[in-house]
Amino acid sequence: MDKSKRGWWRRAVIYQVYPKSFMDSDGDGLGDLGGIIGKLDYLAQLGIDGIWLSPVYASPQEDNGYDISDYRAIWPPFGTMEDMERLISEARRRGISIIMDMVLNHTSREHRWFKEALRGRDNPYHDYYVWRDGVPGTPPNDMRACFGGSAWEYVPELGQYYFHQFAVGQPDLNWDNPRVREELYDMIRFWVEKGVEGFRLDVIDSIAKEPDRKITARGQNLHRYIRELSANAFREEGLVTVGEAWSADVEEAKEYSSPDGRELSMIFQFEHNFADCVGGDKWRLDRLSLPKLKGILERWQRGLHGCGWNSLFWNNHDMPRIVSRWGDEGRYRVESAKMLATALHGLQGTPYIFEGEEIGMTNIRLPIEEYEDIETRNLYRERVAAGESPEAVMESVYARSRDNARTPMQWTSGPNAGFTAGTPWFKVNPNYTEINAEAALRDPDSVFHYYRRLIALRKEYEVIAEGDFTLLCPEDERVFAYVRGVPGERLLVVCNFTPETVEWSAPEEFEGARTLISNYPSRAGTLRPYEAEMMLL
Ligand code: TEU
Repeated sequence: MDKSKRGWWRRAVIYQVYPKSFMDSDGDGLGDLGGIIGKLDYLAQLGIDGIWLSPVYASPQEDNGYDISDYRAIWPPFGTMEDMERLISEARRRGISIIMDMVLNHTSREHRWFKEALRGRDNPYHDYYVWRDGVPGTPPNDMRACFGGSAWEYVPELGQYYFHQFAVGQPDLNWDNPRVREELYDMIRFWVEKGVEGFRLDVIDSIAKEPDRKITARGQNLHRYIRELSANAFREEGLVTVGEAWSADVEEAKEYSSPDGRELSMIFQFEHNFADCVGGDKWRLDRLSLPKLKGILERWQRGLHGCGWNSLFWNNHDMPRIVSRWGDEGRYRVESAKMLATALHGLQGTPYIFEGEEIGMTNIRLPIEEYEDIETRNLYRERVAAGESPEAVMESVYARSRDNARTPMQWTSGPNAGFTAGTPWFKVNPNYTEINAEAALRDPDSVFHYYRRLIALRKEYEVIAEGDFTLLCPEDERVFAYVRGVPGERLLVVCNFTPETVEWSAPEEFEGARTLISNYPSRAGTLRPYEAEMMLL
């Protein structure tokens, strides 16, 4: 795969590593860079082309590294800069690109810039952040932070509030200050020069915030700043860039991911993430509406075909595990994990696999005091204080906490799932004795080998990478079926999203089509529980 050329990611699959939970090589109970290096052969066997590495920079870890105190240093428990350089070179030797997670919207309050900013209004770094004069107890407005509470924090010594969309320890950077932008572009070039071949851009849709107008996402300067960022920091056409954009719709995604390369390669949009929520609140559980999910996927497939580019994902470090959410944790865990993978990997775009997804890892249920995630802890406290029953709030926590994704990767059936020789920083899911990579590698019918085959298909078949999209049976509540097409190749993807056997007939044109992959040994004329198949004409 020639990664010097724009667009290599159209045939690629990217794997997300959450470093704290991936693999511990020095026994301190925390994942680290040495652990990732030790697992590169595993990832090469899976067949992935890039690793999205969640932040490994110096950080006080209030938000597990998304609160950066030095963009050019490695958090010591993760290793050294030499370890990082070794990871980049060892990955590249295996044809795997390192894609660094860049948090440009905010820093940690421990960052040198913020410490300088606190020293006084006339400090040259003061305007690196967003300040408003005020008096205690009367914030500039009623904006709320994502992790609870006011989005304004008062500093008595300055008689001012600073703005933070996330935790109090994550002060927002002032992107309207050209010096901030220049510092960030220069820092990104530092990593490009080290051989990093891509960037995931944390909450990029919020960098042009306008708090006086209560605007965080989609500020008026947003695309001007993104085009400037791209022109100054992502000059090499082979750099893959993916922006996290919770607020994006299809029209805006065309701007973000335009083939002209003026902005980014693609974005993470999250519309599908709310197909089982009441309103836009992920904590308000609803039953999955498959027609709603299919309509969303259809809109994004057809909307960006030929004029933009989709990312494809069910999981990441902020989301529950998909097999627990829309599959089956019990009897049909393997079939449903394979079905969900088929549904996603048949679409046009760049698929992202979150660590453990490839072996069908599941959610976890813990007592509230064992949850690590700041978002989960604050939500529980706020909702119980507001009068919701702890039991009801815990049902939401079990289903949607980000900590579902952050339990240590399950490598073996041995102590701590082979993740660490020490005491793991977070609870290992007790089902590691059955669900682990070692068992998956040994079993040719495992979820792992199914993912490996799916990844290979994307490289082999033009129709998967470039085909158009036609949704079949849009109103069917149980079956997701669609056709992809390029001249000379037509692909049918059919997935039963239920634990029941479903009568379903393929379009006549696909009679006699060749099965490319399926999660059952042979066709049965009906769709068995969670049955999935890709057929090629
Ligand atoms: O997430 C942005 C973000 O908005 C999510 O935290 C989202 O609000 C929440 O997870 C949905 O319930 C990015 C990172 O992915 C996340 O891990 C960080 O906590 C956040 O930004 C702040 O950097």
